[in-house]
Amino acid sequence: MAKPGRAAASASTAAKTLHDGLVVASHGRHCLVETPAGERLICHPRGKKSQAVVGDRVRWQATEDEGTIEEVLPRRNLFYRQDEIRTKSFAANLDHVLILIAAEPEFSEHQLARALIAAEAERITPIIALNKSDLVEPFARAWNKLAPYRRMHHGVLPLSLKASGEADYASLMKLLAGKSTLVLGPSGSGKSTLTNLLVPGATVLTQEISQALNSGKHTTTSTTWYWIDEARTTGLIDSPGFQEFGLNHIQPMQLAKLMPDIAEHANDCKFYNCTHLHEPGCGVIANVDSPARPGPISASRYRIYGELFAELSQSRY
Ligand SMILES: Nc1nc2c(ncn2[C@@H]2O[C@H](COP(=O)(O)OP(=O)(O)OP(=O)(O)O)[C@@H](O)[C@H]2O)c(=O)[nH]1
Ligand SMILES: [Mg+2]
Ligand SMILES: [Zn+2]
Repeated sequence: MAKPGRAAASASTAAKTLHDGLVVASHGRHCLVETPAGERLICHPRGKKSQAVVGDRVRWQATEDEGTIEEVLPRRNLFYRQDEIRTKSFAANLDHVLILIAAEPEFSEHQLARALIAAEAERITPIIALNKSDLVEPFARAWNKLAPYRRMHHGVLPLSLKASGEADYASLMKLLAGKSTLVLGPSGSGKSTLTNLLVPGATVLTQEISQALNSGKHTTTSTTWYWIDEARTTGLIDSPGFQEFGLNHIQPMQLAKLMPDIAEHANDCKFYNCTHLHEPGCGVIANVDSPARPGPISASRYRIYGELFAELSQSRY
């Protein structure tokens, strides 16, 4: 990493000049901005309007040995979660969200479903990967639990990041090439292990960044962008593990179309404003799997739909 400040120092002669940059890390209100030449420096936002997130393209101005973000360029998407209290932005301008879960610790299907809905709402392509296939029994259990997700068009990629040879993640690499991907998942699923595998030396860089931004230690505490290739065309973003994924920004009536397996049957209902919860002639209810009547919509996915619908209806009042 270029020492923070070096780029700014050379630029300070041209006061008030705006430079292009990419936000590659953020912590609290500071950001680390990368210049087109690949140098990195700490920047502070000018005000609320120039509050930037990782993946943002910005215009910045040099100050003594740091910089100020003067403008955040328009985003093509913003991946975020929102609970009653606050909105938490993960990253902007993404091609993919790679949801990395693992055989251990056991993942919450509810949180997985929520992350997928948030990606769908921003039209970001999700990839699901299940890590730690070397833990045979818990892996088999988790793989089973993922059956409804394996049937969706993106499928689920099995991984063993700790012990893998390149062949094991070649298919993942193919998906990532030339794109910007946010790696998201619960704590301990292997997000940083993946980053280190694809970007040798990433940990060192993380520690430098953490130090520079006065943040914590081993478990990932800030979202950071890495380049997988030297030409800087493939971006991988490591993020801290999350526990709760708030979807308060989603309207309950939007939900069905953001869950592809449910959306597929949501046009076959008798009522145009069907909630798919209790209406007669509902195409969704008719396709929910049950012991008495097998169907393409898994019972757990439909249960999650109902619970989210209730939660999002409540949070509006
Ligand atoms: N058995 C097994 N362990 C793994 C595998 N991949 C990663 N681990 C281990 O899982 C632990 C957590 O990995 P990390 O990469 O730090 O997890 P993380 O998702 O970055 O966690 P946070 O930063 O806390 O969100 C580490 O001890 C890894 O060595 C795997 O394929 N198999
Ligand atoms: Mg981590
Ligand atoms: Zn319906």
